Amino acid sequence: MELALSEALLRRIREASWVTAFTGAGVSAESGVPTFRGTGGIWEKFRPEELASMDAFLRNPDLVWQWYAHRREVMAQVQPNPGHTALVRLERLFPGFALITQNIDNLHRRAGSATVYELHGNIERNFCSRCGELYRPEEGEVAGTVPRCHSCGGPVRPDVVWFGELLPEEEWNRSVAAARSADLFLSIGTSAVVYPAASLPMIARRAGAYLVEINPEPTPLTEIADELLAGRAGEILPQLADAAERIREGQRADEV
Ligand code: BJW
Ligand code: ZN
Repeated sequence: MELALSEALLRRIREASWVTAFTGAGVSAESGVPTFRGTGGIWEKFRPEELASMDAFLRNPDLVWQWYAHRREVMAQVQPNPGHTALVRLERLFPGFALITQNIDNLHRRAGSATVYELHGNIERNFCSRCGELYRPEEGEVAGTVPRCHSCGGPVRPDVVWFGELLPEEEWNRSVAAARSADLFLSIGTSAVVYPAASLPMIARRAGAYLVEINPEPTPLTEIADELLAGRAGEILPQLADAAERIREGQRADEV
């Protein structure tokens, strides 16, 4: 469906020095990675606290390991979609651009985005939950049991952020700075209910950014957003990138 962009958004695209994009599971849905919440979401089948927490891992490390091993396999098999690619195109158009993601699937980097802040970690990394030693994805795994650390014997875990855990400090600080710097902030494919990540659009809005949400469904953010572009990221983002290229590259041609 052809997207009619508002005058206000077109003006922001024309004038913006800094654009920040913030993504959630919805941006990878069209690649075939299930979302967490809503119809077909992962949490329909599993309770989050039974799998995505340190308590769960200590209670049943093999089960949690198997769950992540399965998801790692799914994520390795899928490909970036036109939404990911459009974000790579947008990055090239603005002097300042940051992509903050809650996703652990590595698809933004695989698509070619350069500045990516991964707030909830990356499923392609593991570390020892006791001594912190880093491990490669499948290293040491024996048919569905959690690998043990060579140095201390502790259970190895995925480098993802579970409930009750702190976000990686440097990624968080850079994300807050990118939210504050943004003239245009795009919140894409996230239910915006998991904190502290969900505060970033509000931080950006309070610092003066024009806040645009891209999601087929309304979220708690919709009320404070300047605009909701209701639809799928893989359909809306390419049209936004087309418009931005027309505007920004036309501008550059005028300057020559
Ligand atoms: C499309 C689409 C298409 C579909 N195109 N869109 C009570 C009140 C407030 C806070 C808390 C509270 N109790 C506990 C907390 C804190 C907690 C929290 O926020 N909980 C809330 C759920 C209530 N947060 C934390 O624990 C965080 N840490 C923390 O706060 O530390 C301080 C602390 C220390 C000690 C004690 C307490 C606090 C850490 C949060 C870590 C989140 N981890 C997960 C799992 C990561 C690993 C893994 O993948 O397994 O991160 S949970 C899960 O949710 C994952 C996601 O990154 C995150 C966000 O989900 P996301 O991306 O928004 O996905 P969905 O599925 O929710 O939404 C998809 C959206 O896409 C939908 O809107 C669709 O409509 C849309 N969509 N198709 C565009 N084609
Ligand atoms: Zn160890």
